[in-house]
Amino acid sequence: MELITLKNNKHGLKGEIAVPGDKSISHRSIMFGSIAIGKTTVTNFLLGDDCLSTISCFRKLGVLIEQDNEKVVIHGKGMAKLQEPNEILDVGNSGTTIRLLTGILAGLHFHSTLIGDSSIGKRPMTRVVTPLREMGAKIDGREEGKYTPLSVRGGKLQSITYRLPVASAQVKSAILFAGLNADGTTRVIEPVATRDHTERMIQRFGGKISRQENEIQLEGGQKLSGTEIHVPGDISSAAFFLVAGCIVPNSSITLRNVGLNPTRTGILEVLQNMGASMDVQQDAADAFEPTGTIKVMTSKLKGTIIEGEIIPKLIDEIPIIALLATQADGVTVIKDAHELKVKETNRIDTVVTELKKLGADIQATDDGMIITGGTKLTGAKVDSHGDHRIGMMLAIASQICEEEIILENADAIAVSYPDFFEHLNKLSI
Ligand code: SPQ
Repeated sequence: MELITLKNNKHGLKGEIAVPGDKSISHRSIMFGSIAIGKTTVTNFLLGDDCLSTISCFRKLGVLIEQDNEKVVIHGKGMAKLQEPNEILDVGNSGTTIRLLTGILAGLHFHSTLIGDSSIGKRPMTRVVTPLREMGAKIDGREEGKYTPLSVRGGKLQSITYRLPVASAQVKSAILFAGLNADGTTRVIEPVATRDHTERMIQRFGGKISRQENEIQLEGGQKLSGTEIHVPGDISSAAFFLVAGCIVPNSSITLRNVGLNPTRTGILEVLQNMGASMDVQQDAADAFEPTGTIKVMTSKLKGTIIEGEIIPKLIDEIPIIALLATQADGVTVIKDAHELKVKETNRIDTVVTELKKLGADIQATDDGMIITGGTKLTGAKVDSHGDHRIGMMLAIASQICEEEIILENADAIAVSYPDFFEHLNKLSI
């Protein structure tokens, strides 16, 4: 696995980049394009390994998908025309692919087997298997369906009313995909609002879905039609450079085409609360997904408390927020983030272990972490543990470390941001 040496930055990060397409939206564009009728054209598609796994799975289900760099054309024939795959569906490292795809397969009258890498093999699948079984799907897997490999024999589904036990957009989306194929009205009740890209995309493809407070309703049997999707930049990828701009001395960074969906912008609220020098300009309103330009400069930061309803709006940004907090005055407390334990790695453990190696004052708690800021970080040999977000957080940390760092398993970064080092180099010149 790739091992790289990263040196600190003495001159600041300066310039402008357009962050790559949003991972969550890229996955969903392939999924909806494949189950809709007609041609869907996707631009600014994310060429990350996870999204390429989604394309590969849908090709195995018989969908014609043409890809030319960030432009993807999907020739959808409708959900009922997906075909029984004669190969195993391999989702690689992608939790979104396996959970949402299981929701689609639940309503189709054939057999399929889903696997992923060793990280996927440790992530809980019961959260989607339980509601989909309730709807009538036959799903099995290791430890009674808790883990992959999963074996799905889909069939006729009944709608359900399901109260999500955890705030998860993946579980919500799996149920909504199954609900499209079920008899009657499917209702999903969220404990806290999670990213709503699936709901927005159903409407974009001509479907109907409604929301009242935390309850989402969807009629089964709807037909979706192919459309055009321009994927906004991923705020979760932008987050690494937003934090870099704040903590690397003499920096000034402009990020264009950043997705500003309010269910994803928790990082901006945190940056504001911590005192970041930042300017956000929203682009002309788009009914599909809002976008904008963000400028950020080296800032004097203060610690904060991050808890409650904001957590799903920044769950994937917590590793980089932890690094930010090491450079703020005072203490930052992150609570209510148990979900970090079931991501690509246990992100409470990996963040705390790796930042401690660099000299940070950080402690794990049962549902988050406590960071005392104002620490100078030193060099060390650190490890992404195969988790893209841990790898990028450590690469940004290298910019302010007193000595060079050696990063093991740096190749994991390609899961969501294949051009990450190119962009870092561009801003370093
Ligand atoms: O796809 P995967 O591996 O689960 O990716 C992650 C990430 O950091 O990129 C989580 F590890 O993002 C999830 C996110 O945490 C993507 C996602 C989605 O597209 O619906 C929703 C979130 O997960 P969850 O479990 O809260 O629904």
